[in-house]
Amino acid sequence: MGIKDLFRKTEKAVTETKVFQDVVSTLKDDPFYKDKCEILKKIEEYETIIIHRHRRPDGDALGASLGLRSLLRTNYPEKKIYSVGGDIPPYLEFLGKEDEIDDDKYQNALVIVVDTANKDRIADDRYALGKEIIKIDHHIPLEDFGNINYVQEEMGAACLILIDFYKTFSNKLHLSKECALCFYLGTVTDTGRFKWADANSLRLASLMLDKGIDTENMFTNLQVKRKEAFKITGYLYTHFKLTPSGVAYIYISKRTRLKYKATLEEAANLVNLLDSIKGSLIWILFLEYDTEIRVRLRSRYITIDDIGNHYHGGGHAKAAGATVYNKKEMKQLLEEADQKLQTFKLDHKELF
Ligand SMILES: [Mn+2]
Repeated sequence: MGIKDLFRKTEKAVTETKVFQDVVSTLKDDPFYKDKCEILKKIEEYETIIIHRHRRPDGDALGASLGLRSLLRTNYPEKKIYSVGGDIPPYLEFLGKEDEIDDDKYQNALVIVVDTANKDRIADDRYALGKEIIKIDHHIPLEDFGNINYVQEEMGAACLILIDFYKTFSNKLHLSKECALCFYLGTVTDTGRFKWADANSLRLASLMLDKGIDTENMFTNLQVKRKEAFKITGYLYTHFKLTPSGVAYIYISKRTRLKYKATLEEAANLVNLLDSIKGSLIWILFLEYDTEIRVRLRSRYITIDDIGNHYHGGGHAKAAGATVYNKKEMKQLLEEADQKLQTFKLDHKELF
């Protein structure tokens, strides 16, 4: 054996040992390694994979769905991979289009549902036609509707769970720039522009920036509003109210919304503007639809998803949704929130 051959052989052995060590250390450090392997095995097993997400998608739901589609299409070009759901808000259209598929595609398909806690919230009921279902989510678990339920509540976005998944298998998976944009956008939007991001989120998100995505263009798309949506913010600032304990809230009737020519989506987003009133640790938006009033609850320090649960909703500890059907129920919900804030303030005088 020549010296060159010997060198090559040694190098190969060193590399193999390294790969082996990587796997061992991953197994030791990552309690989810086995779950991730199980998901990857399912992905490799199926010819057709259809990705669903929740109704009325936000950045995380759509980013997770289109990003995962991109990741799988890049790495498994021979498979048929689809994203479905429809009803994409205009501000997210730049991320890409979903697929329109026939029912027969679901035969022998693997369905992956991202960013959705319960069946009722899944967009496109045909998810049930798939042969097997994998749920990948970060909401408080309401329902184990999957054959595999991969839920990581501590993750700030479904997209972060998917970045972490990619990271685990990055020795064999390639992640495109297009995919990176989707996952990064979902992370940015679900963590309140990184306001609620922990160190791990930032580490994972940085892997997406390494792909060279155009963040200026992304933020422009997220931030720019139609002038009608901008004008209705004036209505919010002059018409919001406070309960005795300081819960800030606004009721936007259909009439008001139409007067300002704002869409439902645009009006719903106003809730975030109520987040900075001193002493208001809970803030709520009530938005009138044809037959119901949709509620968006937000808070700091205090968990409010229980209030959501009491009124046909749920979600995260500090960002939840609900539905009420008349002003009386709206008043009840407000009283519950007010009570909660009052109790909290009595117990935490140091925060004021
Ligand atoms: Mn999410």
